[in-house]
Amino acid sequence: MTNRRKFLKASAFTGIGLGAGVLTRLFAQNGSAVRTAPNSEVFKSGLVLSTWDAGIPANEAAWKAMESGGNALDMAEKGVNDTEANFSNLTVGLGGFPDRDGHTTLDACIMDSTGNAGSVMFLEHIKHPASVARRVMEKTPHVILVGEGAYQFALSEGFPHDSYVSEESQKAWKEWLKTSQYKPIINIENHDTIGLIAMDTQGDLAGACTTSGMAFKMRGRVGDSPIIGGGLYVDNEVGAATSSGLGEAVIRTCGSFLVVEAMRHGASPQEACEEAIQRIKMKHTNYKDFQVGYLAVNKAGEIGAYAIHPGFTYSLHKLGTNKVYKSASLLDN
Ligand code: SD4
Repeated sequence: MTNRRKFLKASAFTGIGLGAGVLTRLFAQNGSAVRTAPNSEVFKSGLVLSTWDAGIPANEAAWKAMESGGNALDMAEKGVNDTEANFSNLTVGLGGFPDRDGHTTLDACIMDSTGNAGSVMFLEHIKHPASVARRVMEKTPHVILVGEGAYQFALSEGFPHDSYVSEESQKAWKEWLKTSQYKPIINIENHDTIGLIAMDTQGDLAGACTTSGMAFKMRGRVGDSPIIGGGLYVDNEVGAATSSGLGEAVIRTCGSFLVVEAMRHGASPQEACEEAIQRIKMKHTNYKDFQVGYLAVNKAGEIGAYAIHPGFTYSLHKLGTNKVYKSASLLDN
């Protein structure tokens, strides 16, 4: 019997539903972690999965990168670059909503199929933070660069200073200043942060996540999106996950890492996303007041999506179609 089937049988026997926690249950039963490949089949036709409706053009860009010979890492980078270049997007790139002092600050990370990772946080005036994150990964001995250091590194790598300021997001900020209330609005305030997972024709996985973060955040605030294991995690042996929504809740629960670890222990991508949302519920009494959504892919090209509230959408490019789907959710309000 495969470990996955054992796991399902065990959960039926104990009568514990998924909500009780895949990992909690497995650790309790086995005393230690057991690595089980959820599925040895490897999907090799290419796949791109990304957050929200804005993922459609990003998926297209990733697909083009694959067709011109790019690997999963190139697909992930080129995919999210497309979103970053769209200055009408109010939650990604230089068009994004500013912090409460009026400055747009950017967070991004990237991870390849070998487990290498790069990240930039609190970066200003650079159009493509995800590409800077890739350079951090490829050209430095570090994983994360922040603020001025990240900016200077970007310049030294040939990324130009970009002084673009979005009239629309500045207008929204001035409006916000009238009340200065920091209150994330479910599915509305931050509906475009892009987390993208790519699988290439070798069946290798990579991912990228890029955002301007929560609108009107404190200056210097960093969310989950550039945090390896928070807004993104890739383990080429198992699968990959990404998140969108209230970053603080994702960081507290190591969200994307948790999703991948659940898959490692036998959960399907869907079960793994549900597990991570359950963990947020367990750790946050106010979980109904904010949104978090997870996406996951395993090596067989199966995908999962789950959110706290309805309204989370995702874009999937697979087997010749690139379409938006509605995620299932914990609450049905
Ligand atoms: C953050 N997770 O900075 C990001 C925001 C987000 O869709 O995902 N918006 O917390």
